Amino acid sequence: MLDKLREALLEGKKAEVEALVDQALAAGLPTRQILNDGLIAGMEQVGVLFKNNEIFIPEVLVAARAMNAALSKLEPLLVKDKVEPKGVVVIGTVKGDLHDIGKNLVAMMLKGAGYKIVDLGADVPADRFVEAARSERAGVVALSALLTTTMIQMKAVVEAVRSAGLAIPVIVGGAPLTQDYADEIGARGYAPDAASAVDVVRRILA
Ligand code: B1M
Repeated sequence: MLDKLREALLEGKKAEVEALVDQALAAGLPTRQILNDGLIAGMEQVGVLFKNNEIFIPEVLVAARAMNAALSKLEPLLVKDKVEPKGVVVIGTVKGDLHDIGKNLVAMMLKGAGYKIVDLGADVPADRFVEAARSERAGVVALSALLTTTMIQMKAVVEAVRSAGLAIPVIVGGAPLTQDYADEIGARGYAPDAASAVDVVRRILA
């Protein structure tokens, strides 16, 4: 069933992807398995085909649309009943970067772990992060980047938060990121995936 899900995602068949997620849930497959072995694995295949010029931006976009629709379906299962938020996390994808799937996943997992999420979307300039962090009294600012050309924007955000006099920790993640890079730009934390992002936030706000 997850084979079919990956294939439908690869072909950008949104309705089919949604139906297969429903079927997988009805068959009792754990949400994490549907997410990791179906959807995320499917997007990895999309990435390989894209890199090898076997598919192009329009195909990647329809796959991304199907992926976001499937994530919305899983969201109620990843997000527990509303409880008093444990803290506020302002999240966004940095300026110049339109990739939002990983960021959405991180936001969902954090919501599920009981944090209030202020999602600024994608292509977010440094000053927007600062404004939101201040007005929302954020405990953490979380940045995502998927491009080697945009990850450098993270440094601008870390510096903007500091120059605004805010002692709010910034955490970073996204495929091209590493712990070394996070250290180099003065980020307080780095997480390689959405589940570890929750651990990092938990540690910082403990
Ligand atoms: Co783009 N793209 N893309 N793309 N795209 C990549 C990233 C790329 C690796 C593809 C490739 O060449 N193999 C490549 C980047 C190369 C590089 O910089 N090293 C690339 C490129 C080159 C581009 C364009 C430049 C292509 C072009 O125009 N010529 C262009 C740039 C546009 C822009 O942003 N300005 C572009 C455009 C696009 C689309 C718009 C078509 C689409 C995005 C749609 C959308 O997001 N709504 C797209 C997609 C979908 C991809 C791939 C195929 C899939 C990304 C994805 O969603 N993965 C991607 C290839 C790949 O990643 N294999 C690729 C699934 C997602 C769950 O994973 O986002 O990595 P990910 O998130 C992970 C972790 O990274 C982590 O947690 C998540 C999982 O648990 N994580 C965090 C993410 N953020 C975090 C934050 C945290 C902690 C963890 O803390 C705060």
